[in-house]
Amino acid sequence: MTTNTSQSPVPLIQEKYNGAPERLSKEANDVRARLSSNRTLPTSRPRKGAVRLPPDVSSAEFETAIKELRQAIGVENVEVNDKALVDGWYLEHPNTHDAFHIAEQEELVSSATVYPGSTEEVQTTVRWANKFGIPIYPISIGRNLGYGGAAPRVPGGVVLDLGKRMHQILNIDAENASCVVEPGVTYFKLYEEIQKRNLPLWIDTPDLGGGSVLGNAIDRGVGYTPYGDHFANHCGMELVLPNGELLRTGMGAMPGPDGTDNPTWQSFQHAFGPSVDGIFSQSNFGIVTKMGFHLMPEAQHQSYCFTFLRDEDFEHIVDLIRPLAQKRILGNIPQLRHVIQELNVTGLRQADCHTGSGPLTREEIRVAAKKLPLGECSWVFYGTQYGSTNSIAEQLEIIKAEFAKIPGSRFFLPKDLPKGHYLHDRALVCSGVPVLRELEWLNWLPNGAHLFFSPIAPTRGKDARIIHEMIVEAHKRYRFDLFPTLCVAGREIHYIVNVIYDRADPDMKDRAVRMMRELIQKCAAKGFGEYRTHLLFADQVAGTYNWNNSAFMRFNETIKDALDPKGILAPGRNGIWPKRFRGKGWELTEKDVDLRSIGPRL
Ligand code: EUG
Repeated sequence: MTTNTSQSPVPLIQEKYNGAPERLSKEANDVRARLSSNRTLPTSRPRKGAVRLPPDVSSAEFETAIKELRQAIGVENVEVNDKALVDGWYLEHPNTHDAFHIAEQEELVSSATVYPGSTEEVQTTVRWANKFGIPIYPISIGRNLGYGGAAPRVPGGVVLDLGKRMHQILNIDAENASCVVEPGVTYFKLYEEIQKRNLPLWIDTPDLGGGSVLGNAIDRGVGYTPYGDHFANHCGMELVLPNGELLRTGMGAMPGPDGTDNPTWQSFQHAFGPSVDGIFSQSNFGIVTKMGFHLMPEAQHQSYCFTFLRDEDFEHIVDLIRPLAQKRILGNIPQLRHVIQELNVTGLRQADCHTGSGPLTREEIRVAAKKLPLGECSWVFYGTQYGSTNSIAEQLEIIKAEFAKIPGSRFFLPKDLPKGHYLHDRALVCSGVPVLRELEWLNWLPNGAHLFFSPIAPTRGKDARIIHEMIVEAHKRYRFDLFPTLCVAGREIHYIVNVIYDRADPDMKDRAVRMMRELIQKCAAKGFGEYRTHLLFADQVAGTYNWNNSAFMRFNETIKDALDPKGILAPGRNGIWPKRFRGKGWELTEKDVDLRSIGPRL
């Protein structure tokens, strides 16, 4: 039985700001069909409860507040969340709750969604939230899947869906190689626009192209061209503070002549005085409504991959990568993946690879991998080199000489591999072309959802191995297949674990939560911390950054209370709770392994 979320074709970007590009129309419809055919849960179920109200707000007060906001910004722009919840799928995702719920589906939900159409309407909504003491939770596109999606941390919060009406590309400056975007601009949209204008510029996209350029950057997401550090490559922001005031950062703090934007706003990030941009990333100190980015001038490029035979080669591979990364011979953010990802990125399901239940055995992975184009191996390094033809050839010789030190390593170019192989998609991503290929992962289990565990590992074999072995051991004990993707930034590696689980299996969700809790704690005990995490694990992760009696969190709380005395803006995001909520049982710690219901625990 297939339960399609919708029978109509996947919306295209011409029709919907957050849709798929036409060039991926067939792929999008196909992947949706495959995901639907692997779904046993109904599209939606009747709601158990009525609207989940914001904390400490009566239903009469809520009604009054909603009425007032509707008067201010339009009835059609304030939607009460009282309908059945639909998880949908990546390209038709909800803005009412976490589509990849790890709590009960109805727990991490909003009371309403607001669609501001301008910066002024964001300011109006912020002032409204202050007046009524209602927590608001801004999203750009809401595709932060694996980290909480569109859900507010405080159930009953009001989601500010910025993307729906604020999705203009405000400027592309071809000479300066930069752009300014609103929250609703996706990688797909920015890419298509640059193609339409025929500009020799690249964007930098993460593995999936449907996310918000602005939203991903303020969450400090990663892409794979030389401009892969998204926050580092931003240049200037405009934001609404929790009291409704407007702020421009960087050179934007200086007005341009005759009321124009400052002419160097997208040229120099740091400007004069304290560099405050960073405090608006992964925080709840302001709502970013405009953001500038540097774009990379297009370049010649060559993608490739290396395979390595043995699991135990891991440490050696990492040590060979380190000098290559430090010397910038590796010019982008390459990925090191375990061969099991060759299976799921091909669209295979766990059930295709064995008959039992639980994770595949190493032997089963070997047997399945042997049938695929890269053949038997353990690790796959996906890289790309940039520059002139000669320079790329020289770089590849250096890299080949290094990796040849590992017996059995093999080198592949895209031309060596059949049409459907993942390396071809990698070549697109690493040259700034957003794709959808990675959605295949979700086919692994029925009702597939995922959660990321994302520690920072040093690019040093013996230390990376400590993290890796803890992760391997935990996956065995909690009975999960391990999908590690190591994104090499340089001196450190974002070690990303994609924990894939079945949303219809409460025991599996419970094991996923326990494994996350344990890994966060065990890694922290060795000094390894996460770079980003799902909403429900943010308190615990924030709690591991506790040097000197939690000086860092106390500093954040000082800023939070100064900027947001009423505690209305995204309370709890990244573990930062305003005074109103702090220490009142909202924090979820290491001990909170039962995450089925979310609310103050006293
Ligand atoms: C990935 C990478 C990330 C992340 C989540 C997913 C890649 C998955 C480098 O950061 O946070 C294939």
